[in-house]
Amino acid sequence: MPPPPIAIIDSHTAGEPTRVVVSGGPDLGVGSLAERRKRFQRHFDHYRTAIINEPRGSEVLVGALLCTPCDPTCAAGVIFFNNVGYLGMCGHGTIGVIVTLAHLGRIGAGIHLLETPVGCVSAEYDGGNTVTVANVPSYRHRKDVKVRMDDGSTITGDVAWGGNWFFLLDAHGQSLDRANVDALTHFTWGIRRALQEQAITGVDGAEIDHIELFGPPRDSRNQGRNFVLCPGKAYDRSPCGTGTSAKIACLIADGKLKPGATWRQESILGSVFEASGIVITDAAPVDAGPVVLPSIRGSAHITAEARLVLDEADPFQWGISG
Ligand code: PYC
Repeated sequence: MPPPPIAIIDSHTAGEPTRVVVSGGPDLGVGSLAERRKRFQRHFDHYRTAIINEPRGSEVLVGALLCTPCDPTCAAGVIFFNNVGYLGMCGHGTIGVIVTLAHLGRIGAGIHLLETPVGCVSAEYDGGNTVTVANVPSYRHRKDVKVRMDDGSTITGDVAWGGNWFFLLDAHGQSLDRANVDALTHFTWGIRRALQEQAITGVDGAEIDHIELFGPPRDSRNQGRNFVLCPGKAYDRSPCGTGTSAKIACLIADGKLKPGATWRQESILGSVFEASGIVITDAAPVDAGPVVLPSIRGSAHITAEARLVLDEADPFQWGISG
């Protein structure tokens, strides 16, 4: 029997696509979302490559597998994945999932919880296209970290957590322009490699797999512009929800943003997330800054409803890997 087709709904959040798997995905059994994500990775990784990779997808896509949550107060459980592996959390993806659940008639306007492998996130849906995500607690882990680059230069940036690990830097000498994406990708990929070679990591040796450059906004209504390199070498078309959360934690740590004040983060496309953060006073103290609870507001639009066919006669039934 060939595997049943996979029902998907595609959307984009501020330009960055999300592919929600509604049915026909792998049966991951029961257990926490972190345990089920491990099972997905160990035993069903071919589903990830079939859903995300060519010929059905591309490196730009982020997948979101809907799961039954352990916590019955959650509207859904979700495991995010991409062309090279699995994500802890995904801000733009959460906005996409909420708009998709509304499109399916599963939720209406209001506050909803989603269970992820790194904790529960709450999202307020406005009944149209806009969602405000209360992301996982975020913090700066290390400030002013020096990294030697291949060409002999040294760059300085911060290591921060916003649901994924980020290396963030302002002083990079690059033009944050869409026409310059190839050079930006080359530069940030070099930083990623240098971080690995110099064993610069997040907490407990966690790999820093997102690199985020900052610069002045093009639109004077915004406070900053970014370029974010994702783990699979694609750049984020949106301002990156987890990256903006990491940035908010750094800004608050440096006294550059007051808790509760709004920061409008512009992407390399010019699309915007509105963000803010509050300090969680009872969270464990971190050397390089306080733990903050970020809130990210953005809009998503449905782009397709489809069924992915896994034809056993297709040499690329499970996608093109490697
Ligand atoms: O919005 O958090 C995000 C995200 C992570 C990777 C791509 N988008």
